Amino acid sequence: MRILSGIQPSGALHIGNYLGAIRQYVALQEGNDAYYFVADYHALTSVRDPALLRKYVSDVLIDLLSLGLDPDRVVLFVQSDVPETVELSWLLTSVTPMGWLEKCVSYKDKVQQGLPAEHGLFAYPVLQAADILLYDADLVPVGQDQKQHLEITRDVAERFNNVYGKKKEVFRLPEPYILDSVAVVPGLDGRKMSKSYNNTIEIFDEPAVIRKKVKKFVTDSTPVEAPKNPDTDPLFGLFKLFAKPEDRDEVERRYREGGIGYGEVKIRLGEALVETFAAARERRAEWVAHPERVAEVRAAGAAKARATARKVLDRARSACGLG
Ligand code: AQP
Repeated sequence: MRILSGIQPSGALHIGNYLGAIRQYVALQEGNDAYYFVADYHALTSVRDPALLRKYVSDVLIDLLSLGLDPDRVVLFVQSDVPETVELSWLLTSVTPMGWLEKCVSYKDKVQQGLPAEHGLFAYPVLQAADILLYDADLVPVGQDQKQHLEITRDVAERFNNVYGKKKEVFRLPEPYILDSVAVVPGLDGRKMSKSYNNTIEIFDEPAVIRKKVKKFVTDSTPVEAPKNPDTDPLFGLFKLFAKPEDRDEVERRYREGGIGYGEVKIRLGEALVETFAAARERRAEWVAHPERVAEVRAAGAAKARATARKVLDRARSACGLG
């Protein structure tokens, strides 16, 4: 299967990105034809400092490699290294009804959080449709927040196929790949972990910073002795995703029986996080020491991605009468 997904270079990657998306990227690189990209065109909607954007792009490439993407097995590239993306985005824009974009929750949410109501943010789902359709993707591993955008991608593809396909399919219709258990990873305040909510735990923060941040997890005032419900507690919700099975079972039992305080769970969560990413942290130091290797991976990924993209773009151009 052709797998495709992207991640924005709009700040340091957090454990919501890891569980909701990157862990699936790594698993799906086995036995599939996987394309993963750093979505820098998308990041232009929120990062306005050019030097910072360049740094974030390089950091995300390094992070993805450190977390286990194998450049010999996947095509790892930077979105803007494939300018065909923008041309396809325009072809798709031309058949996208305004109403489909107006109903997008993510746009409304971001404007409410104070981002300016700019056209790039509004048209974001169309660019995302181009990202996906340009590679004939079958499956797109994402978190729940991207589900609506994936539906728009399918709708836009179908509409283009209907308008121009003459019974032949121009675009392949992709399926989302969302794992229920990690569809929405909670942040320090219990809401979805998200850069814009300032409730994140970064994957590659120093261990001491991770341990300190976890202590800020917002909890209620249930006393240590009182039973607690592990099914509804966001702290346990996060702990169980990183803990070893025996630790998870023990903590779950003590939640139900009473006798465990949130302070202890926070300390154990901090340790579990530091341990989970210890090997990746070591690999990261290696990549950071060899920027020339990162540049090679980027260049090779761009060449492979562009070759695939060109074919699909030509198919779309020809279908709608360009060239
Ligand atoms: N909390 C989360 N739970 C599950 N999946 C998540 N993802 C993000 N947060 C969670 C998934 O990570 C992938 C990459 O996300 P992105 O680059 O689009 O970043 P994002 O969704 O924009 O991440 P943020 O932190 O929420 O950024 P802002 O605040 O800018 O919106 C996606 O597959 C996403 O679903």
